Amino acid sequence: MPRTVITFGTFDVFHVGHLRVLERAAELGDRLVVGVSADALNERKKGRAPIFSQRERLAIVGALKVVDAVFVEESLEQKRDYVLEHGADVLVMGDDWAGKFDELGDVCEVVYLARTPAISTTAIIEHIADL
Ligand code: C2G
Repeated sequence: MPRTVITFGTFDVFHVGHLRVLERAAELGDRLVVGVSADALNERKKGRAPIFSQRERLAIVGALKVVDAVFVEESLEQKRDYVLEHGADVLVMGDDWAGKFDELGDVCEVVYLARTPAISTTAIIEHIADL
């Protein structure tokens, strides 16, 4: 049976930190499925729309060599449903979420990966705004 890995994120203003986490997630199995957060989820969570629309973010993430499938993540609370629906064996999250999804350990392995230092969407937006 192929081992399916699932991960989630906004992946707005796609950068190398995003690429690295997806590459490392893919190495943990045979197939990588990515939940890309909906525009509405971002607006609820961060109080602003992402720079790139969910359609654009899905297209970018879905085009990567290490990604086998993408879907829209409508709500943070539906992780268990998404894991079961996609038959995921491993849930990967960045360590900014460390401990937050341990309760899913009964349906899949839960792995938190270290973030790539010194790069973030917010820092890129601020840098460009200051030019
Ligand atoms: N990431 C990373 N290194 C960075 C920046 C981000 O490893 N320097 C990782 C994050 O830890 C995450 C992924 O890239 O695993 C996507 O990051 P975000 O787009 O910031 O995702 P976020 O808004 O935290 O996800 O269910 C989660 C939601 O979809 C929200």
